[in-house]
Amino acid sequence: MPANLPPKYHEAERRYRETKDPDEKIDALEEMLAIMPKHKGTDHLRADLRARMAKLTTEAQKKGGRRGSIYNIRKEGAGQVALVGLTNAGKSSLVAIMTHANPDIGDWPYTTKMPLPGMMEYENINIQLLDLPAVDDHSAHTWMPGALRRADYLMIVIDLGRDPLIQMRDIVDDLEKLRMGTVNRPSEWVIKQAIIVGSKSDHTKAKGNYNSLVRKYGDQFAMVSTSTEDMSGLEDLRRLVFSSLDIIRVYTKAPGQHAALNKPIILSKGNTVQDAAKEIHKDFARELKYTVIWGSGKYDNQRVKRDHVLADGDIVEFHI
Ligand SMILES: Nc1nc2c(ncn2[C@@H]2O[C@H](COP(=O)(O)OP(=O)(O)O)[C@@H](O)[C@H]2O)c(=O)[nH]1
Ligand SMILES: [Mg+2]
Repeated sequence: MPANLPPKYHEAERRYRETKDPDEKIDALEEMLAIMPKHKGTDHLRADLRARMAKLTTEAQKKGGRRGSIYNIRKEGAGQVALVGLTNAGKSSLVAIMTHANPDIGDWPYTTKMPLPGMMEYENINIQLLDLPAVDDHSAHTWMPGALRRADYLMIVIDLGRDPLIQMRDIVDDLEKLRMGTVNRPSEWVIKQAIIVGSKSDHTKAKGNYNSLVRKYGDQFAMVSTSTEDMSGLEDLRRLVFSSLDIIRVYTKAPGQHAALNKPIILSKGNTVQDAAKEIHKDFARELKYTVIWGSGKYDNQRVKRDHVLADGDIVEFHI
Protein backbone atom coordinates (compact mmCIF):
# COMPACT_ATOMS: atom_id res chain seq x y z
CA MET A 1 0.00 0.00 0.00
CA PRO A 2 1.60 3.28 -1.08
CA ALA A 3 2.27 5.69 1.75
CA ASN A 4 0.92 9.22 1.94
CA LEU A 5 -2.62 8.62 0.81
CA PRO A 6 -4.78 11.49 2.07
CA PRO A 7 -7.14 10.87 5.04
CA LYS A 8 -10.17 11.13 2.74
CA TYR A 9 -8.89 8.08 0.92
CA HIS A 10 -8.93 6.02 4.07
CA GLU A 11 -12.40 7.31 4.87
CA ALA A 12 -13.65 6.14 1.47
CA GLU A 13 -11.88 2.82 1.92
CA ARG A 14 -13.59 2.32 5.25
CA ARG A 15 -16.96 2.95 3.60
CA TYR A 16 -16.00 0.42 0.95
CA ARG A 17 -15.24 -2.22 3.57
CA GLU A 18 -18.22 -1.52 5.77
CA THR A 19 -21.02 -1.57 3.22
CA LYS A 20 -22.56 -4.62 1.60
CA ASP A 21 -24.45 -2.61 -0.99
CA PRO A 22 -22.66 -3.01 -4.36
CA ASP A 23 -23.60 0.52 -5.47
CA GLU A 24 -22.18 2.07 -2.34
CA LYS A 25 -19.09 -0.05 -2.81
CA ILE A 26 -18.75 1.21 -6.38
CA ASP A 27 -19.23 4.80 -5.26
CA ALA A 28 -16.54 4.39 -2.63
CA LEU A 29 -14.16 2.88 -5.19
CA GLU A 30 -14.85 5.73 -7.61
CA GLU A 31 -13.98 8.16 -4.89
CA MET A 32 -10.81 6.34 -3.91
CA LEU A 33 -9.70 6.45 -7.54
CA ALA A 34 -10.49 10.14 -7.84
CA ILE A 35 -8.52 10.97 -4.70
CA MET A 36 -5.48 8.84 -5.35
CA PRO A 37 -2.46 10.66 -6.73
CA LYS A 38 -1.38 9.33 -10.14
CA HIS A 39 2.22 8.11 -10.19
CA LYS A 40 4.17 4.91 -10.60
CA GLY A 41 3.83 4.02 -6.94
CA THR A 42 0.04 3.86 -7.21
CA ASP A 43 -0.18 2.06 -10.59
CA HIS A 44 -0.80 -1.32 -8.99
CA LEU A 45 -3.38 -0.12 -6.54
CA ARG A 46 -5.27 1.81 -9.21
CA ALA A 47 -5.39 -1.24 -11.47
CA ASP A 48 -6.63 -3.31 -8.55
CA LEU A 49 -9.41 -0.83 -7.69
CA ARG A 50 -10.51 -0.71 -11.33
CA ALA A 51 -10.67 -4.49 -11.49
CA ARG A 52 -12.79 -4.61 -8.32
CA MET A 53 -15.07 -1.94 -9.74
CA ALA A 54 -15.54 -3.84 -13.01
CA LYS A 55 -16.39 -7.03 -11.11
CA LEU A 56 -18.93 -5.29 -8.86
CA THR A 57 -20.54 -3.58 -11.84
CA THR A 58 -20.98 -6.88 -13.69
CA GLU A 59 -22.44 -8.52 -10.60
CA ALA A 60 -24.86 -5.67 -10.03
CA GLN A 61 -25.94 -5.74 -13.66
CA LYS A 62 -26.64 -9.47 -13.49
CA LYS A 63 -28.87 -8.91 -10.50
CA GLY A 64 -31.03 -6.70 -12.68
CA GLY A 65 -30.92 -3.10 -13.69
CA ARG A 66 -27.75 -1.20 -14.37
CA ARG A 67 -25.79 -1.53 -11.16
CA GLY A 68 -29.10 -2.63 -9.69
CA SER A 69 -29.85 0.41 -7.57
CA ILE A 70 -32.83 2.71 -7.38
CA TYR A 71 -30.41 5.55 -6.68
CA ASN A 72 -28.43 5.05 -9.84
CA ILE A 73 -30.47 6.56 -12.64
CA ARG A 74 -29.54 5.29 -16.07
CA LYS A 75 -28.41 8.06 -18.40
CA GLU A 76 -30.66 8.54 -21.38
CA GLY A 77 -30.73 11.07 -24.18
CA ALA A 78 -27.95 13.40 -25.25
CA GLY A 79 -26.72 14.19 -21.73
CA GLN A 80 -27.63 14.23 -18.05
CA VAL A 81 -27.89 17.42 -16.00
CA ALA A 82 -28.39 17.14 -12.22
CA LEU A 83 -30.24 19.86 -10.26
CA VAL A 84 -28.48 21.12 -7.16
CA GLY A 85 -29.85 23.52 -4.61
CA LEU A 86 -31.20 24.07 -1.13
CA THR A 87 -34.64 22.90 -0.12
CA ASN A 88 -37.60 24.79 -1.66
CA ALA A 89 -35.39 26.44 -4.29
CA GLY A 90 -37.79 25.31 -7.01
CA LYS A 91 -35.80 22.38 -8.44
CA SER A 92 -38.71 19.97 -8.68
CA SER A 93 -40.96 22.67 -10.16
CA LEU A 94 -38.41 23.21 -12.94
CA VAL A 95 -38.14 19.51 -13.69
CA ALA A 96 -41.94 19.23 -13.71
CA ILE A 97 -42.38 22.05 -16.18
CA MET A 98 -39.42 21.31 -18.45
CA THR A 99 -40.01 17.56 -18.75
CA HIS A 100 -42.79 14.99 -18.66
CA ALA A 101 -41.73 13.81 -15.22
CA ASN A 102 -43.97 14.24 -12.22
CA PRO A 103 -41.90 15.08 -9.15
CA ASP A 104 -43.37 15.94 -5.76
CA ILE A 105 -43.51 19.69 -5.24
CA GLY A 106 -44.14 21.21 -1.87
CA ASP A 107 -43.85 24.17 0.37
CA TRP A 108 -42.43 22.10 3.17
CA PRO A 109 -38.74 21.26 3.46
CA TYR A 110 -37.09 18.19 1.92
CA THR A 111 -40.03 17.10 -0.22
CA THR A 112 -37.81 15.30 -2.71
CA LYS A 113 -36.26 12.11 -1.35
CA MET A 114 -35.26 10.17 -4.46
CA PRO A 115 -33.48 10.97 -7.71
CA LEU A 116 -36.08 11.46 -10.41
CA PRO A 117 -35.17 11.74 -14.09
CA GLY A 118 -37.19 13.60 -16.70
CA MET A 119 -36.57 14.12 -20.38
CA MET A 120 -36.32 17.72 -21.54
CA GLU A 121 -37.03 18.21 -25.21
CA TYR A 122 -34.72 20.59 -27.00
CA GLU A 123 -35.62 20.99 -30.66
CA ASN A 124 -35.06 17.47 -32.04
CA ILE A 125 -33.21 15.89 -29.11
CA ASN A 126 -33.81 14.95 -25.47
CA ILE A 127 -31.65 15.91 -22.53
CA GLN A 128 -32.14 14.20 -19.19
CA LEU A 129 -32.72 16.39 -16.15
CA LEU A 130 -32.18 14.72 -12.79
CA ASP A 131 -34.22 16.07 -9.88
CA LEU A 132 -32.42 15.50 -6.58
CA PRO A 133 -33.06 16.12 -2.88
CA ALA A 134 -31.64 19.29 -1.37
CA VAL A 135 -27.87 19.21 -1.37
CA ASP A 136 -27.83 19.45 2.44
CA ASP A 137 -30.30 16.57 2.93
CA HIS A 138 -28.35 14.25 5.20
CA SER A 139 -30.56 11.28 4.46
CA ALA A 140 -29.21 11.31 0.88
CA HIS A 141 -25.52 11.65 1.66
CA THR A 142 -24.67 8.03 0.89
CA TRP A 143 -25.79 8.09 -2.74
CA MET A 144 -25.85 11.77 -3.71
CA PRO A 145 -22.09 12.13 -4.38
CA GLY A 146 -22.27 9.23 -6.84
CA ALA A 147 -25.26 10.76 -8.62
CA LEU A 148 -23.53 14.14 -8.87
CA ARG A 149 -20.31 12.59 -10.06
CA ARG A 150 -22.03 10.62 -12.79
CA ALA A 151 -23.99 13.60 -14.15
CA ASP A 152 -22.52 15.38 -17.16
CA TYR A 153 -23.31 18.81 -15.80
CA LEU A 154 -24.84 20.48 -12.76
CA MET A 155 -27.66 23.03 -12.68
CA ILE A 156 -27.37 25.09 -9.48
CA VAL A 157 -30.83 26.44 -8.61
CA ILE A 158 -30.91 29.64 -6.53
CA ASP A 159 -34.22 30.96 -5.13
CA LEU A 160 -34.34 34.64 -6.16
CA GLY A 161 -36.82 35.35 -3.38
CA ARG A 162 -34.07 34.86 -0.81
CA ASP A 163 -30.49 36.02 -0.35
CA PRO A 164 -28.68 34.50 -3.35
CA LEU A 165 -25.11 34.88 -2.09
CA ILE A 166 -25.78 33.05 1.16
CA GLN A 167 -27.41 30.26 -0.83
CA MET A 168 -24.44 30.00 -3.18
CA ARG A 169 -22.03 29.88 -0.27
CA ASP A 170 -24.04 27.15 1.45
CA ILE A 171 -24.30 25.11 -1.74
CA VAL A 172 -20.59 25.35 -2.45
CA ASP A 173 -19.88 24.29 1.15
CA ASP A 174 -22.27 21.36 0.82
CA LEU A 175 -20.69 20.28 -2.46
CA GLU A 176 -17.31 20.41 -0.77
CA LYS A 177 -18.67 18.24 2.05
CA LEU A 178 -19.93 15.78 -0.56
CA ARG A 179 -16.40 15.87 -1.98
CA MET A 180 -17.43 17.56 -5.20
CA GLY A 181 -15.42 20.51 -6.49
CA THR A 182 -17.13 23.27 -8.40
CA VAL A 183 -15.59 25.53 -11.00
CA ASN A 184 -15.39 28.47 -8.67
CA ARG A 185 -13.56 26.47 -6.08
CA PRO A 186 -11.66 23.68 -7.76
CA SER A 187 -10.80 21.11 -5.16
CA GLU A 188 -8.68 18.03 -5.20
CA TRP A 189 -11.85 16.04 -5.79
CA VAL A 190 -13.92 15.81 -8.90
CA ILE A 191 -14.37 19.10 -10.69
CA LYS A 192 -17.83 19.57 -12.11
CA GLN A 193 -19.06 22.29 -14.32
CA ALA A 194 -22.29 24.03 -13.59
CA ILE A 195 -24.76 26.61 -14.81
CA ILE A 196 -26.73 28.78 -12.39
CA VAL A 197 -30.50 29.18 -12.60
CA GLY A 198 -32.08 32.00 -10.61
CA SER A 199 -35.56 30.61 -9.92
CA LYS A 200 -38.80 32.37 -8.89
CA SER A 201 -38.00 35.49 -10.96
CA ASP A 202 -41.64 36.52 -10.40
CA HIS A 203 -40.71 37.39 -6.79
CA THR A 204 -40.65 41.12 -5.94
CA LYS A 205 -37.02 40.97 -4.81
CA ALA A 206 -35.90 38.79 -7.72
CA LYS A 207 -34.40 41.49 -9.91
CA GLY A 208 -32.03 42.86 -7.30
CA ASN A 209 -31.07 39.39 -6.14
CA TYR A 210 -30.36 38.25 -9.69
CA ASN A 211 -28.15 41.30 -10.23
CA SER A 212 -26.03 40.51 -7.18
CA LEU A 213 -25.68 36.94 -8.39
CA VAL A 214 -24.52 38.13 -11.82
CA ARG A 215 -22.11 40.62 -10.26
CA LYS A 216 -20.49 37.99 -8.08
CA TYR A 217 -20.60 34.89 -10.30
CA GLY A 218 -21.28 36.15 -13.83
CA ASP A 219 -17.68 35.65 -14.93
CA GLN A 220 -17.54 32.03 -13.83
CA PHE A 221 -20.96 30.64 -14.62
CA ALA A 222 -23.46 30.90 -17.44
CA MET A 223 -26.69 32.13 -15.86
CA VAL A 224 -30.37 32.53 -16.54
CA SER A 225 -33.39 33.54 -14.48
CA THR A 226 -36.67 31.64 -14.68
CA SER A 227 -40.12 31.46 -13.21
CA THR A 228 -42.42 28.46 -13.28
CA GLU A 229 -45.22 30.84 -12.23
CA ASP A 230 -45.14 33.22 -15.20
CA MET A 231 -43.07 30.86 -17.38
CA SER A 232 -40.36 33.40 -18.11
CA GLY A 233 -36.83 32.32 -19.02
CA LEU A 234 -37.71 28.69 -19.66
CA GLU A 235 -36.75 28.74 -23.35
CA ASP A 236 -33.47 30.46 -22.45
CA LEU A 237 -32.84 27.75 -19.91
CA ARG A 238 -33.42 24.99 -22.48
CA ARG A 239 -30.95 26.65 -24.83
CA LEU A 240 -28.40 27.14 -22.05
CA VAL A 241 -28.60 23.50 -20.97
CA PHE A 242 -28.02 22.41 -24.56
CA SER A 243 -25.08 24.76 -25.14
CA SER A 244 -23.42 23.88 -21.83
CA LEU A 245 -23.24 20.20 -22.77
CA ASP A 246 -20.92 21.02 -25.71
CA ILE A 247 -22.63 18.62 -28.04
CA ILE A 248 -23.37 18.86 -31.73
CA ARG A 249 -26.04 17.21 -33.84
CA VAL A 250 -25.01 15.70 -37.14
CA TYR A 251 -27.32 14.13 -39.72
CA THR A 252 -26.43 11.37 -42.11
CA LYS A 253 -27.83 10.80 -45.55
CA ALA A 254 -27.47 8.20 -48.25
CA PRO A 255 -26.51 9.41 -51.75
CA GLY A 256 -29.58 10.63 -53.60
CA GLN A 257 -31.77 10.64 -50.49
CA HIS A 258 -32.84 13.20 -47.93
CA ALA A 259 -31.17 13.38 -44.52
CA ALA A 260 -33.14 12.11 -41.52
CA LEU A 261 -33.38 15.47 -39.77
CA ASN A 262 -35.32 14.05 -36.84
CA LYS A 263 -32.58 11.53 -36.00
CA PRO A 264 -29.31 13.30 -35.27
CA ILE A 265 -26.14 11.56 -34.21
CA ILE A 266 -24.95 13.20 -30.99
CA LEU A 267 -21.25 14.06 -30.98
CA SER A 268 -18.98 16.23 -28.87
CA LYS A 269 -17.83 19.62 -30.07
CA GLY A 270 -14.55 19.17 -31.93
CA ASN A 271 -15.48 15.71 -33.26
CA THR A 272 -14.61 14.89 -36.87
CA VAL A 273 -16.08 13.09 -39.86
CA GLN A 274 -14.17 10.01 -38.67
CA ASP A 275 -15.88 10.16 -35.24
CA ALA A 276 -19.29 10.43 -36.90
CA ALA A 277 -18.57 7.39 -39.07
CA LYS A 278 -17.48 5.42 -35.98
CA GLU A 279 -20.81 6.16 -34.33
CA ILE A 280 -22.49 4.28 -37.16
CA HIS A 281 -20.13 1.32 -37.12
CA LYS A 282 -16.47 0.95 -36.29
CA ASP A 283 -15.71 -0.95 -39.52
CA PHE A 284 -17.55 1.66 -41.45
CA ALA A 285 -15.03 4.29 -40.38
CA ARG A 286 -12.19 2.15 -41.71
CA GLU A 287 -13.77 1.62 -45.10
CA LEU A 288 -14.65 5.25 -45.61
CA LYS A 289 -13.42 6.50 -49.03
CA TYR A 290 -14.68 10.05 -48.94
CA THR A 291 -17.39 12.17 -47.38
CA VAL A 292 -19.56 14.96 -48.70
CA ILE A 293 -20.95 17.51 -46.26
CA TRP A 294 -23.46 20.31 -46.16
CA GLY A 295 -23.10 22.93 -43.48
CA SER A 296 -19.76 23.79 -41.91
CA GLY A 297 -17.81 23.27 -45.19
CA LYS A 298 -16.94 26.35 -47.17
CA TYR A 299 -19.48 25.35 -49.77
CA ASP A 300 -22.42 23.07 -49.56
CA ASN A 301 -21.94 19.68 -51.12
CA GLN A 302 -18.23 19.71 -50.46
CA ARG A 303 -15.87 16.75 -50.27
CA VAL A 304 -14.00 16.67 -46.97
CA LYS A 305 -11.32 14.54 -45.34
CA ARG A 306 -11.79 12.33 -42.30
CA ASP A 307 -10.24 14.85 -39.97
CA HIS A 308 -12.73 17.58 -40.93
CA VAL A 309 -14.22 19.04 -37.76
CA LEU A 310 -18.03 18.98 -37.79
CA ALA A 311 -20.44 21.63 -36.56
CA ASP A 312 -23.95 21.45 -35.08
CA GLY A 313 -26.44 20.87 -37.89
CA ASP A 314 -24.02 19.45 -40.47
CA ILE A 315 -25.31 16.83 -42.90
CA VAL A 316 -22.83 14.15 -43.93
CA GLU A 317 -22.95 11.68 -46.78
CA PHE A 318 -20.49 8.82 -46.43
CA HIS A 319 -19.06 7.05 -49.48
CA ILE A 320 -17.42 3.67 -49.05
N1 LIG B 1 -43.44 32.22 -6.84
C1 LIG B 1 -42.87 31.11 -7.28
N2 LIG B 1 -42.89 30.00 -6.50
C2 LIG B 1 -42.29 28.87 -6.95
C3 LIG B 1 -41.63 28.85 -8.23
N3 LIG B 1 -41.12 27.62 -8.40
C4 LIG B 1 -41.43 26.89 -7.29
N4 LIG B 1 -42.14 27.64 -6.41
C5 LIG B 1 -42.67 27.21 -5.09
O1 LIG B 1 -41.58 26.94 -4.22
C6 LIG B 1 -41.87 25.81 -3.38
C7 LIG B 1 -40.80 24.76 -3.49
O2 LIG B 1 -40.79 24.23 -4.78
P1 LIG B 1 -40.11 22.84 -5.16
O3 LIG B 1 -40.09 22.77 -6.65
O4 LIG B 1 -40.71 21.71 -4.43
O5 LIG B 1 -38.62 23.11 -4.59
P2 LIG B 1 -37.42 22.06 -4.38
O6 LIG B 1 -37.39 21.72 -2.94
O7 LIG B 1 -36.17 22.81 -4.78
O8 LIG B 1 -37.65 20.89 -5.28
C8 LIG B 1 -43.26 25.32 -3.82
O9 LIG B 1 -44.21 25.85 -2.94
C9 LIG B 1 -43.42 25.91 -5.20
O10 LIG B 1 -44.76 26.11 -5.55
C10 LIG B 1 -41.64 30.06 -9.03
O11 LIG B 1 -41.10 30.13 -10.15
N5 LIG B 1 -42.27 31.14 -8.49
MG1 LIG C 1 -37.75 18.92 -4.78
